[in-house]
Amino acid sequence: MDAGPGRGWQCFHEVIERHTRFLLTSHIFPEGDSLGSEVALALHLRQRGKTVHVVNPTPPRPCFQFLLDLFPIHHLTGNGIRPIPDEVEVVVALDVGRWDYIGSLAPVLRESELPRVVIDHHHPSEDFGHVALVDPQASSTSEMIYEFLRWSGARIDPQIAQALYAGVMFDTGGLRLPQARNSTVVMVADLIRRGADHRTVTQAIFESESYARMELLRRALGYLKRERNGRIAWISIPDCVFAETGTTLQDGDGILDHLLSIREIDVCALFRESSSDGVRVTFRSKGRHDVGMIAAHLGGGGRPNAAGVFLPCTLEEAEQRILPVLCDLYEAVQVPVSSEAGLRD
Ligand SMILES: [Mn+2]
Repeated sequence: MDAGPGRGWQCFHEVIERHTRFLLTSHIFPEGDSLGSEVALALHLRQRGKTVHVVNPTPPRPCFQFLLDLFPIHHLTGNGIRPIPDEVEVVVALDVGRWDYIGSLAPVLRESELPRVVIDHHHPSEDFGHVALVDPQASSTSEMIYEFLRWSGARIDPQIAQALYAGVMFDTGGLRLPQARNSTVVMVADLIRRGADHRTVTQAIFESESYARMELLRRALGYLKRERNGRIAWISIPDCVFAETGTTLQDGDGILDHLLSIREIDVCALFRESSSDGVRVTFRSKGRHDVGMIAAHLGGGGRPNAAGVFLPCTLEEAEQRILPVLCDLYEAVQVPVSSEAGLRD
């Protein structure tokens, strides 16, 4: 079902009307958008007199504490946290639409009879929610929550505005990434008007790098390779690099955003070797090539501009499998140089 004004939001509105106890959750390794959309929706539901629990499969990075200060968020690796608190009537999964991305919450949710609502801006790849509100054109799940709140005429107070602002800024890399549209900029201006604080959010999100992550980036750039006159670029990080820099696979998030800043690159990929079980492959596109299709074809998921898949194989095998597909995608959608200027608005 498509989200946006109309049937999708009406359906979600009715779910809220009919229930009083909600569990909100999101994907493993929650980040700005998953936490921001959770906090905003939780605050809204509480405004409406509902009981809300937010439980994620894994904890967030410390830089997101300012969001947890707005609404308590628990995680399953914490002490004494039950995946489904008593008397929850409905589960809302935000920024996720796949069983394998909710980690240890998956078996519990599968077993429960609880109705599930999914609100997500990634292409759905399986039947995860009983009600699925999916908009791959949206910059972020937080933008979708903003649209729902505006559609329903709800009050967006300064705390909700702050949470949504954080989600949008995180997922768009501070409005720089291709998923940020003109309408996204208008929306964040409205959130500032409603009380979000730009400096608090950007400082927390964009000035919180650890030295270890910077060291990982430095090492990763040493593995940068290019193909098709530099239009395709990729980085393959062997597992020893994570061990030597004291980082995890998750710390490699954001490396592809650096590659997108290179002028001629159209699509790029990051291969992260996990010491135990395989290779995490993530893709980014500047917008002309749908990398979401590649990921979905391989059993992964994502959006046209950002997608990923986990392959249970070696780093070399992953490259051999993916790189020809990327080259095919590039050649199928070549844009004549003469029309490139017109595509940039
Ligand atoms: Mn997101």
